[in-house]
Amino acid sequence: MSGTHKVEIRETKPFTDQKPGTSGLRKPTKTFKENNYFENFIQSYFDDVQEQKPLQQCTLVVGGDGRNFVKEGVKIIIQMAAANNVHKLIVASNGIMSTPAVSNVIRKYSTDGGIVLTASHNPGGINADYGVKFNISNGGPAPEAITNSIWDKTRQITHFKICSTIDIDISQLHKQQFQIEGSSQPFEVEIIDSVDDYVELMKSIFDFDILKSLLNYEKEHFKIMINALSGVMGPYVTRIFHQELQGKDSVIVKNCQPLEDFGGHHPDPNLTYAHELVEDMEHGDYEFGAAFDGDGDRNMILGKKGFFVTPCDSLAVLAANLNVIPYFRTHGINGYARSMPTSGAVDRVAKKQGKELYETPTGWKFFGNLMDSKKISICGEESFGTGSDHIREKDGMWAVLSWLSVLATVNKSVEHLLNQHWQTYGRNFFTRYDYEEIDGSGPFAMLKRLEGFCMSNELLNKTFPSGTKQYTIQLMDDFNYTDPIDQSYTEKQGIRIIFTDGSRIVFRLSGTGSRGATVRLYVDSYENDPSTYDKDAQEMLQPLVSLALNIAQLKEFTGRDKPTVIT
Ligand code: G16
Repeated sequence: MSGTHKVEIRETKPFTDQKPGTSGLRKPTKTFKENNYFENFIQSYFDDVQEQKPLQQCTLVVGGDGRNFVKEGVKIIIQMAAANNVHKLIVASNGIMSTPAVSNVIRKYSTDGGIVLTASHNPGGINADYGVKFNISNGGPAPEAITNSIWDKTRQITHFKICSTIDIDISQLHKQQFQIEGSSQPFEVEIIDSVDDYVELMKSIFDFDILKSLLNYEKEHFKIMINALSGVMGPYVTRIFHQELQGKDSVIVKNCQPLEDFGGHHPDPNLTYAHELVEDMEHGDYEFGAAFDGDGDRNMILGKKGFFVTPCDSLAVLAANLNVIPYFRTHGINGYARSMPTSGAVDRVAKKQGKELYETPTGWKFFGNLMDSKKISICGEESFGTGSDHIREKDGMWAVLSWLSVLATVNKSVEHLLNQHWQTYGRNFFTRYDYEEIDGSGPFAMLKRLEGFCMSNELLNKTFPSGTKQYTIQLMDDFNYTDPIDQSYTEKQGIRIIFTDGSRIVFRLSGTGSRGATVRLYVDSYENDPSTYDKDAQEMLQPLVSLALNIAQLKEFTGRDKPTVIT
């Protein structure tokens, strides 16, 4: 500790567009880098935390997904935390730590929350996206009451505080203290290893010996392919699969070096953006394949020859087989939850097991209270997120290790396991169409018109022919949710059209895009005729998709005649 660092109070002008979306604030990287845009948002966060607890008593965690401006962002946060009198920051080495690992560190060291510098699955680089999200002391994303309060502050901010003379090497694991002008206590920064705590957590959840033998027994027969899409997960993948599980020969990895622009990849693990994995799997050399997103909370699971497991089915299959995982044998299994647009596949497992099922709005933040109050053990979303109450974020690696634990125990292929699941529960066919980055007001007008139908009930009981089928609308509403724990109320979470045969169409606008508007169309239809189970989902759902596009007049409102992504 040498010298005293001066606190500078710099003038700034507020922005009107710093309202966090589904998961934090996401904007073009250049926007964050200019005109104190980043500093304003961080200062508003510190001001908000200070209202709950004096910052001089707070320890906060800082990590990010390694994209462009993460390292610089971490350094600015350190300088601003010092000036705002924060007691201590725990910082990931080089600023790189996956979102689930940050959640773990927040919980493990009983801190007051943290900041994750990520735009998750959005592309990175100077010409792409950047993001900031805040997590609370349970390790989960800040709920809307907090993000709205931060947003209020961003619209009134006039100054931010910074100690610009603080310089610390964030590549070296160490602790350092700084004397700050006007402060009675030193400001401490601890740089920690990004992977160690997380690996320890995984070892406490899974039986690594079983996984090791799966990957090392009959090597030629059980090979897997993991693609980290040049996001944050590379170091976690190599450490867990190659070192801890000693699977160098059986686990082939790709894109495991975190890159500032994700090597040009769109780090979103779906069939469109993770096509490299799909193509690698199609040759039939690998029994299992997985990809992660930029910050490591999303996952995509594939079986041999690219057999696709929808995230909705992934959640249901894991729910049906949780007892193979030591963590759940010890902690027991509470209920389950899914976001509203996610298919009802897990509902059927919950029903069979006599467990509670919760349906929440889109956004992992809505699962936090349910986990904290032990109402649910695992939850998931159609947007490739699956996780459990071991942390308060979705967790891509957890999902992959869960799947491998199940496969090791049941000794079946991914496809066989799915087929068996459908034989027991029936099959929810599911698809999502994304119409990304639409300019203009068309998407909003389209949603407004659909809201009008919900209010007037004029489509209720109407029958629509589509292809060889007829669909009668049983319910049409704009989804709202009252949190069963704190009674907080959230409305306008997506238009639901539910038909008399149980099929569902959902329309909503994405809250994670950074340019224009992204319309999402979700279609879910249940079948219990075994002769349909091996049918192609797109083929099965075509009549409902056509009907959805007609009811919404999507082409007329958006000018788009095909989606950018189909999953
Ligand atoms: C975030 C949220 C998820 C949500 C997803 C999609 O994921 O954490 O809960 O399902 O966005 O949201 P939207 O449909 O509004 O774009 P991530 O992985 O981007 O943080």
